[in-house]
Amino acid sequence: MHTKTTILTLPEDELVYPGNRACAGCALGIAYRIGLKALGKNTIIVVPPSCLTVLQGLYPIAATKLPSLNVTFASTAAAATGLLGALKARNKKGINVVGWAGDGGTSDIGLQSLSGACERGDNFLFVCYDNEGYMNTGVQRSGTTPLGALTANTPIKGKLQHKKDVPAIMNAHRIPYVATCSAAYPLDLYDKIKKALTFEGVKYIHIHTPCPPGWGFDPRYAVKVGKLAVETGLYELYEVENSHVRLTGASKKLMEKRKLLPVKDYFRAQSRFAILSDNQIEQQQKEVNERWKDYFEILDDSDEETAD
Ligand SMILES: Cc1ncc(C[n+]2csc(CCOP(=O)(O)OP(=O)(O)O)c2C)c(N)n1
Ligand code: SF4
Repeated sequence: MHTKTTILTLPEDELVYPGNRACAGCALGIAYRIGLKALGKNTIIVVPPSCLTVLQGLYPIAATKLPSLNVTFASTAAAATGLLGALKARNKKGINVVGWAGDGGTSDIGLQSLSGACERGDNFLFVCYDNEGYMNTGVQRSGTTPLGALTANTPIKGKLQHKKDVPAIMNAHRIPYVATCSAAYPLDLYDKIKKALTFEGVKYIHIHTPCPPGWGFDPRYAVKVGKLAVETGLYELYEVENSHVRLTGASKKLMEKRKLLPVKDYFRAQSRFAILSDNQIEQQQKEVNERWKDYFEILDDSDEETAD
């Protein structure tokens, strides 16, 4: 049986140097530090333009100890495929190739090359860190910006469309492993990345990464805001292993306790949702309740199966 990683068993080796150019309180910093521990030294990272390129630093300095390839915005997955070809041509084995992109570079501009790689079954891991906007260029809305969020180009009514469900899109490609994580639950993130590496083909990890300046909260609350997203049921932690879906970690516990926090707690903690009326929040609460009713029913069904 797989043993869950604890703070005591997390490897001490650091692959990200202390001090980098990300904003204070950036949750990407947590996700990247822990994610690289899970990937280990034999890894090449492919990074498109994003806050991660800022975090990594300007040539000739780098905040990351791993070799990393900076590529154009749309081409992360295509470049990862190219790297696999180059490694094969040089007969280099046992190296993890990992694309690590923002939500803009995944859900919008990078989606086509990622979809092609999934269809071909190329053997790499793709990680999307989701700060729910084009943050590096000044907080523009992306496909994964949530409904109602104020951004630089949705400044009056907030975003009018729902968040794009990228893990579901990835799952529709029937790749062997899809998981959602949050920077607020780093050990769950560590274990899922480790697990992803055991599969052949494209593996996809989606990480919710709160962004203090883009979302409008004090930098010290990144983990608190990340946890609120999960505890209110707005963002679920789950994994899909060879098409089998299951809630994991904190979301699984919420399902078992059948108790979510009100979504209002999450929305009122961030100024990007300042224009949401109580009615609009109530509407979003109903949508979450509907979704979670299905999870509770799954639990009821499995209880009945166990009782038999
Ligand atoms: C083709 C192209 N269009 C636009 C840009 C400008 N650009 C650089 S980073 C960025 C935002 C990236 O957003 P995302 O992928 O969500 O990552 P984040 O900055 O939020 O970490 C944009 C629009 C670019 N580099 N290339
Ligand atoms: S803008 Fe947001 S995601 Fe980008 S470095 Fe700053 S806190 Fe991190």
